[in-house]
Amino acid sequence: KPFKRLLLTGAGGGLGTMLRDRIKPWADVVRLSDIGDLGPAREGEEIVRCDLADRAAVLGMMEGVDAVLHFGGISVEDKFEPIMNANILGLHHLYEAVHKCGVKRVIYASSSHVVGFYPTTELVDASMPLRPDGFYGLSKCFGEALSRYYYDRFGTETVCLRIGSSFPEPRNPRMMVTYLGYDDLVELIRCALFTPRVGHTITFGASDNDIRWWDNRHAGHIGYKPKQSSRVFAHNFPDTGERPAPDDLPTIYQGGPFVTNGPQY
Ligand code: 15L
Repeated sequence: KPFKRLLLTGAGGGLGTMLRDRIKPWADVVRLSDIGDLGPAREGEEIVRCDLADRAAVLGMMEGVDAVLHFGGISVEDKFEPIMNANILGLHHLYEAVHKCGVKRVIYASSSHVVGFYPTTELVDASMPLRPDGFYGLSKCFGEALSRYYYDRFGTETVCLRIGSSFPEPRNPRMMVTYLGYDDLVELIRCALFTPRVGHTITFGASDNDIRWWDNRHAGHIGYKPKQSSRVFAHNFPDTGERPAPDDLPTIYQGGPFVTNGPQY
């Protein structure tokens, strides 16, 4: 198998749970970590319970790891403090450990919410300024910048996946645009992991949906070609003819509900 030991963080989360079995062909051992209980290790697995805010624990988790799929941390809008601990402090711990342990590459689950305040009428590419739509999006901006720094300074490669909405199927009309099917996500991770040289790459994660907000022109070198499309779910969201009010922020901006789910003190 290509890798001796792959680390998947956030293995108990929505995407981590789905990835758990699907990444097994890529490594002799898959090390799974989460802040919560993952149950007993199955064949070819190692389980590490780890809070990303615990520096020593993160360092311990990294020993013997060849590459990291970082899907851990908080994945929705929240108060600043928990986001700071898991996604900001936690990311610093992760990259410190990656550097100390000589890990060559990280696949970082970023989010489209780093650009959530672009209007839905604009096509966004990875060279455009960040426009995060909340503390969560801000923490993902930090991750993209931190990983950039570790590449420039130490040569640690990272592919940042600006994941749209990766669920079994779109849950609302917005997700018809942001949908990333599970097979496509696995293929995107495969491209990010196995392209020989990626440097620091930012790529959007969406399926081959009819309506697009994102342009992957700066990530052509990883060769990701989506095969799924939200189009097969179009019947779930018929056009009612209703038009949103012109000042309805979640329909004006790409971040949808996130743009008004801001600071919750
Ligand atoms: C995200 O970043 C979240 O992790 C996920 O739960 C979805 O809400 C997604 O964005 C989305 O925008 O649909």
